[in-house]
Amino acid sequence: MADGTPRLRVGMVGYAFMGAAHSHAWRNAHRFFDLPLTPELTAIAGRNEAAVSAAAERLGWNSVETDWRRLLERDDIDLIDICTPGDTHPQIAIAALEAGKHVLCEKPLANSVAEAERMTDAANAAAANRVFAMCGFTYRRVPALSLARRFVEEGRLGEIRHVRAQYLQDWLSDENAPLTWRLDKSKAGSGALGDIGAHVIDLAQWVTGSDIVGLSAIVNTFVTERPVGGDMVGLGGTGSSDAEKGPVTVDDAAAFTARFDNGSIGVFEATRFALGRKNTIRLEVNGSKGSIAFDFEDMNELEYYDGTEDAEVQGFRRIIVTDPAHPYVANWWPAGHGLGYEHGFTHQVVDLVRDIAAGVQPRPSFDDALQVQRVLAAVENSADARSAWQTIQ
Ligand code: SOE
Repeated sequence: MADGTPRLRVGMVGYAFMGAAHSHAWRNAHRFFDLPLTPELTAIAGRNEAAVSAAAERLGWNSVETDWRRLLERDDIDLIDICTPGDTHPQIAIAALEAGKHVLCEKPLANSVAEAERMTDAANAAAANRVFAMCGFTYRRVPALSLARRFVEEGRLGEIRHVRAQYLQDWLSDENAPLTWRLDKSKAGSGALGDIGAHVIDLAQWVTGSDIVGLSAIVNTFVTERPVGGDMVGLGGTGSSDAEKGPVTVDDAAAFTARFDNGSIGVFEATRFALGRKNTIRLEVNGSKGSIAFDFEDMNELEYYDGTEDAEVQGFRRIIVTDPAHPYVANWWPAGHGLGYEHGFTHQVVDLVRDIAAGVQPRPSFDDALQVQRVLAAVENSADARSAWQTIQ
């Protein structure tokens, strides 16, 4: 801990995959970046005392609570980090903001537009008192994607014409993968659409600087019931094929075409059944002067096509995004050494801490996340209406 630097005391709710990734970021951010506030892992909350105590030991938290409300009552906590399923986001975030605590909330913001609107209203009210909220779309903070946005902002791509975005996983391809909260609409809100489609919706809008204003969609559920219980090894795992089964109440895959407010058009796909694709996030943007292409499986690279070069040298070039001139990387390793999935979470903490200290609204804000929520709802409404066009206000 940097001596003399004021602390930012964090209370986290939840300790599964996202809890572990966030804990890693809170522990390391100030050790690699100069921060105006030093994060402190003050308390972690979970309903099961034995499990949350073990998580505190494993992840480095100073104390535990078995009721998240206790975090809001403690005057030794400045920020609430919400790493729980979406059905809990509104209650925790609104109460935390009203208690004067900053909030970092995992994506998607909520399970409905109405809930996201209530959260956004609470965040905007709190911001007037310099209490801030951010939504955890961490892929914005992959250096190659931050570089892609920089290229668009600098006009290197010219007028944006096309966006092609995919988020492909395969951890549910096994029909015996157990029924978990991510497959329960009452907890997750939607399936692949909100869990991973939300990421590429946010990325497409953020990299291009343009919002989706209309779309037409389909969704599909390939496996309609799954074994209850079973080992949840990471994401997926395998339950017993002869176990009791429960209903899957969310989409397994979604696909949609979209119009952006800058006149460009987009094609989107999100699925957890793309057998062989473990965590493939692909984004290609084509403009009048240039294109970029990104694939998370090569997350330290950005492909860039400069259409203004002389014809004989034109071609997609592979930028290795590890040079000190690139976003974030100067604080890590020498050029060429590369970063991983977890670094986006650390960069998220870096930007959040710096913005809180500076008294400026961190991004993505709840307003940004509400726009994503409107797109998610439009996809579901379109799919329900036989792909009828949906306009997003
Ligand atoms: C599961 O699909 C998941 O853990 C998502 O919930 C995360 O947001 C994504 O970063 C990795 O995959």
